[in-house]
Amino acid sequence: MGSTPSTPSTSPTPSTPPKPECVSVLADKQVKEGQGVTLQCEANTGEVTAKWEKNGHRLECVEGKHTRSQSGTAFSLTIKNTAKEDEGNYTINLQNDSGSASCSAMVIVELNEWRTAQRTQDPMIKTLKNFDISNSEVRELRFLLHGPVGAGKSSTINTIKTIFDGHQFINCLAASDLSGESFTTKYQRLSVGSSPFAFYDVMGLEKDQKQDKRKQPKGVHSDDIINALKGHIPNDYEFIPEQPMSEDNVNYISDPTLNDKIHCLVSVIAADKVTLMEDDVIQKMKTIRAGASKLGIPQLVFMTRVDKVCKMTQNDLTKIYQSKKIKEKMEECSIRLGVPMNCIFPLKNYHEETNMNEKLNCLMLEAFTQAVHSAHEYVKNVSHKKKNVE
Ligand SMILES: Nc1nc2c(ncn2[C@@H]2O[C@H](COP(=O)(O)OP(=O)(O)OP(=O)(O)O)[C@@H](O)[C@H]2O)c(=O)[nH]1
Ligand SMILES: [Mg+2]
Repeated sequence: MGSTPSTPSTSPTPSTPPKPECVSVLADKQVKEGQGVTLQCEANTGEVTAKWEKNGHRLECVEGKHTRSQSGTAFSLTIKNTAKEDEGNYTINLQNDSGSASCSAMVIVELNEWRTAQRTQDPMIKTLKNFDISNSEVRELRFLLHGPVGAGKSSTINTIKTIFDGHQFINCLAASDLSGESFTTKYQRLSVGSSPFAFYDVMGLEKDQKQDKRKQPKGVHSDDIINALKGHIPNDYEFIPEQPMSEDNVNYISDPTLNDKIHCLVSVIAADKVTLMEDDVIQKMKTIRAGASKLGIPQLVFMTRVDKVCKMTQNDLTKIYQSKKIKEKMEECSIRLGVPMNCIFPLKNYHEETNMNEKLNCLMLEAFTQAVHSAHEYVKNVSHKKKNVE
């Protein structure tokens, strides 16, 4: 027989629990709208109080939707029948007398597709390459890209050239992400292979520095963009920020033909920068858009850098029209610029990758095809009006 354990002579002191630690942390989850999702983690001890947060605020648990549970040292949160409101950053805080620990994860809800996307590039490339302008007066359709500094204007042109050439177009026109000033300073015409399309790249728009006399004015003047739309600015013109082109400038094209004019204005905005865009810059963009409207020039918005705002889209570009984040950014562009949603195209440019990507190409091709149709409508309308007057 073994010895019986001796009973302690004093009553037991309540032992302090170990300081909480996460043995395994919550993992990011992607879930289809309407389906359920469970977040779970494991702690080193079950002697804790667990509190859940969503986007930094206490989670308001809804009966039949959220279920929190603890089994020993395992903690979980189940969300049933997910909707777009359930997307967010979830955190679990574990606390006891010895301390606390926490971990977080993102829940991304794949919405039902709210816009359909083409998945094959060849038919779109073929149509664009064989495009015929039904106005003999116009040799090429001209697109002007404007927008804030670093929005991705030059990269968008590089991307379209890459798609048409079938190989990477060296991105020598694009700026480093860190530069705060416009990298493009000239009015530059860029052709796309042998297609009847030409792009005009301009200096970025910047906030006015007038209030601060020590600072030099920077960025293109909005009057110069309107001059460019009207066809008064020659190729390779070097913009002077505080001095828009005037009629007495030797380079001024005083009698532009329809061929010299811009046929579609593309406003370029970076998805990850739209929230921080200065009101001053927005105002300049609105002034330019109003100028274009007065001239009857069609306008679209290309929202670049979508990979910077949505992980799901970064991982798989075909999910772009299922992303809540992308939709929110488009809505923000729509409200800030006063443009309808169906004129906004979310895009990703080639910037660090060296391989061609058909998903990226398809998004850009759809947006560009829309720009081509709008520009074509414009030149057809102008020539009809002219014929009616004659
Ligand atoms: N991640 C990511 N980066 C991008 C994308 N498009 C452009 N960039 C990067 O953003 C930075 C600015 O792009 P640019 O094309 O030079 O912008 P810009 O509008 O021409 O700028 P300025 O000429 O200086 O006014 C560069 O570092 C690009 O590589 C994109 O879709 N995704
Ligand atoms: Mg540029």
